[in-house]
Amino acid sequence: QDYTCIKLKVLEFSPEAQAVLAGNKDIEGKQIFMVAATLRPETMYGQTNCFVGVDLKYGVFKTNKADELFLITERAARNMAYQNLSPSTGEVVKVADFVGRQLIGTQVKAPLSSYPSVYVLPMDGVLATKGTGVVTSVPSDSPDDYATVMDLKKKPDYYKIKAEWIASYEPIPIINTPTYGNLAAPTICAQMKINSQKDKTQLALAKEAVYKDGFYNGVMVIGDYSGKPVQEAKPLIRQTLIDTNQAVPYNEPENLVMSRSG
Ligand code: ZZB
Repeated sequence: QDYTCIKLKVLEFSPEAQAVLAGNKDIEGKQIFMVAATLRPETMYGQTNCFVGVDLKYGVFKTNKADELFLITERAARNMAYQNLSPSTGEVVKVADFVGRQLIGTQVKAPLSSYPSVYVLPMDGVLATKGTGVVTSVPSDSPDDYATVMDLKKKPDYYKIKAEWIASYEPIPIINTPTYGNLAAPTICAQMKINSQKDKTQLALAKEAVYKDGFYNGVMVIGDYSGKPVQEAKPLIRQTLIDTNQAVPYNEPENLVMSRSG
């Protein structure tokens, strides 16, 4: 998979994360980014929060830039070490360890988002085996994100978050399509009566439907390429994010077993 890894700069760590980092000399004077793998760079205008898995392990790793550190899974750091993103080829240098739940409530700057800062929140289905384990959330266009955000808004106490970390972060129209209008994920979730991130079968169908519709029929309604088809805008927005050091390209074999057996 050809991912775009979006760099969400940490503005303020949660108190738990600050406690973990206290006295750590390796992070002094450095910028730390939570880095999220996406296949939809054109939707970054609609980021409302960032997701981690509460039980997943994360590390802070040195990168190919002396003053920048990436907060991702170790698995992703190893892959990046062979894509010119680490200090030298194959070299993985971890300077801190986290468990996902310690990061909840951290504030980050999400590139292109209309919201000047967004919060790190919990999601049940974050896979350790895909991307970086950090997932950026676009509830306007991702049914999984919308369903999770609805869960968090309904039951902040149950999810151990503060209501204000998500309450006023409404989905933002990014892409218009003839079938689902300009808020595809909320529309399809309502149509399919999806109420929670736990409705996995329905969510997989919804994701497939809006992926296709957005890519083939979508037109941007925000940003520099407003009015342009998604197919045209996508590579241009990706390149701009990369050129402005707000994202890096990142590849991952879709299925290692498949690629090995050829
Ligand atoms: C922003 C975004 C906006 C995404 C959207 C999707 C959509 P796929 O096709 O199954 O490979 N993702 C990335 N890493 C993880 C992870 N470790 N665990 C769970 N989800 C992850 O899915 C790629 C997408 O899965 C990525 O693109 C990311 O969410 C999420 F409007 O980033 B996406 C219709 C989907 N729309």
